[in-house]
Amino acid sequence: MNDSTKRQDKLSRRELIGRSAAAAVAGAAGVTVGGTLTPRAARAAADSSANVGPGDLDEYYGFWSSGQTGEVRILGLPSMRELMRIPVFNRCSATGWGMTNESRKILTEGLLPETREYLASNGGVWMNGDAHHPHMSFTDGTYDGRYLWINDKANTRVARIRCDVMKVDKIIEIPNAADIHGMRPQKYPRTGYVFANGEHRVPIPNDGRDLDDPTKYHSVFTAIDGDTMKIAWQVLVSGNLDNCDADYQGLYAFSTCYNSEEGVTLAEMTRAEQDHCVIFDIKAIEGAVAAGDFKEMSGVPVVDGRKGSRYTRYVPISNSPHGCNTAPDGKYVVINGKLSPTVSVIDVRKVPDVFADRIEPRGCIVAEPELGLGPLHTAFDGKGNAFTTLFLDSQVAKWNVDAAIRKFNGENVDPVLEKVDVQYQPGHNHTSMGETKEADGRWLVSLNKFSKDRFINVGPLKPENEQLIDITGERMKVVHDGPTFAEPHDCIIVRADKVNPSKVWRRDDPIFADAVAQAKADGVTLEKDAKVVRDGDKVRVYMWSLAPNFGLTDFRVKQGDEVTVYVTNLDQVDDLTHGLTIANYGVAMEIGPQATASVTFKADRPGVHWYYCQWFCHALHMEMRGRMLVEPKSA
Ligand code: K7E
Ligand code: CUA
Repeated sequence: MNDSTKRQDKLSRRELIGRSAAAAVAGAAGVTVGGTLTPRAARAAADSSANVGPGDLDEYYGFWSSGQTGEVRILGLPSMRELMRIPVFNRCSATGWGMTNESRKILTEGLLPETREYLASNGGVWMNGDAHHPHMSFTDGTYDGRYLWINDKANTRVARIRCDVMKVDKIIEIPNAADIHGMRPQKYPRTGYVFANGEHRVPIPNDGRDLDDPTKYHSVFTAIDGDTMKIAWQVLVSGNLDNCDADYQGLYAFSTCYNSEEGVTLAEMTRAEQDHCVIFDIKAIEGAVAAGDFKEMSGVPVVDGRKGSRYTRYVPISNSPHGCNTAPDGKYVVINGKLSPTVSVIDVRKVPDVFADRIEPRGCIVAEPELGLGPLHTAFDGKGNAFTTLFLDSQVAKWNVDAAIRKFNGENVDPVLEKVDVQYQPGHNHTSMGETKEADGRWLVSLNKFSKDRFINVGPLKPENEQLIDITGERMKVVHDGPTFAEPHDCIIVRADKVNPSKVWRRDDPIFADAVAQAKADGVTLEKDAKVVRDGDKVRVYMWSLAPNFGLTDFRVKQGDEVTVYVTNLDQVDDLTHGLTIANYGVAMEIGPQATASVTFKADRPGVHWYYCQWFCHALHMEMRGRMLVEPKSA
């Protein structure tokens, strides 16, 4: 680990400050009883390690998925303060995501032609998504702060977020697949590929053929080129793919795979004792694509990687494994048992022997410790320890990987070091920098599916509860409860120095390049002009914003015109965002400093319609408005 001593030093200083501050508070409030802290003061002292005072900055970015809300959230850690939301697979009233021309282009241009056709009569864009797995781009085994990817299980999509502006710039629908679930970027040498698991089995093409013949259903593993967001290749597999991860060598990808029975009902899917971890030989698959050993489907090379293929191996794992997590030392991949109380540890260094048929697939498993009920996901501290969520036990188990291997080899050791209760029923967990070679062993977040009695009652629908656990010491310490709205599914915790977002937009940003090009064609300089350009029954309204003014105090259109309003925010100040809302037209959008945003609508309601700025920007923010005058057709 690089710099670990320095960090350790910083940490102990921080802890010290935290402790003495808590002691000072306790002393001042007279809450010591015979020299020991009262329970409340003790709790305050324990919590202090996660305390980030008002105005103080966090040390980590947390990137959170939001499940069926469809967005990505940015949290600060260790405070667990929510800093920002990035709309992705959802509609957003505050930013206009799903409404602006810029966002609608991103939401539609990567969809399959048949989907665009379907959506043409269904609102043009999908309104929902199910965002599970946010992961950042890697260079040489650690985060590089370029991009973040997130899957949409609901509508078979993968989105890319640009980390300089923290906005989505690409969304693609994955062909030949149904319901993208597990998703991970290649760690080495760089991303590179983004691996995406098609979970459900469907006929390919899924056009109404073979409805009643599940033997013709398939699921597919996809490698997306993370730079171009084009599909590089796909691999047909046996069974249903669940989660995945990549190695630190750039050679293999691993996916948990259930339903080896290839059934379609719960009973059928869980009949067999064993399912699999599928290992993909990336170089061999690239070779197959180069040599033409594939079938082209929807314009994509699809390699046959079903059981018996040269390009894959199926390592038997007990029934329905779930999480798949590569350890930061680059040697091990942990497959989480879910229905089995065990996790299976694969030694990456033995995988070449499996592919060369020198050992049985099971021969790459070097440990299988029993941890408790419902192991779902595992995180690492970079010091040889692993933390596995136990869904049914409502616990996180800390265990030592080496001890588990020694036990597997017959030594009498208990690899389980400690268990901590979490509230309640954890799914994913994640450690600070834990999926990189720079795992630092400071924080663990347990993403719990239920909060039940943990907070004051808000009605039948309860928040989830994400707990922050300090893992620096001998014992794990739950230091913070973090209630959140549906359903933060997974997260990553990234050291703040890895991410370096812009403060204002650059005028040459590709996200609004179309607006710039249209203005140029209309002879309009966005940074200077405010005017209306009529083009048949299409009307383009160009205006700037500069607190507290819009470039136009009013504009006039005719009922039935197709109106596009372009707003360019001339303010250069950090944090000076304007908005444009047009009353009773369902129009609202954000325009960040130095950005251009546009929205198109049919002016089918005659009358006076005020437009106003919807992002607080100035003492005269309320007055930042103007009138859209829509002349009735008869006039
Ligand atoms: Cu475990 Cu979608 Cu990551 Cu759910 S998956 S928990
Ligand atoms: Cu501009 Cu509020």
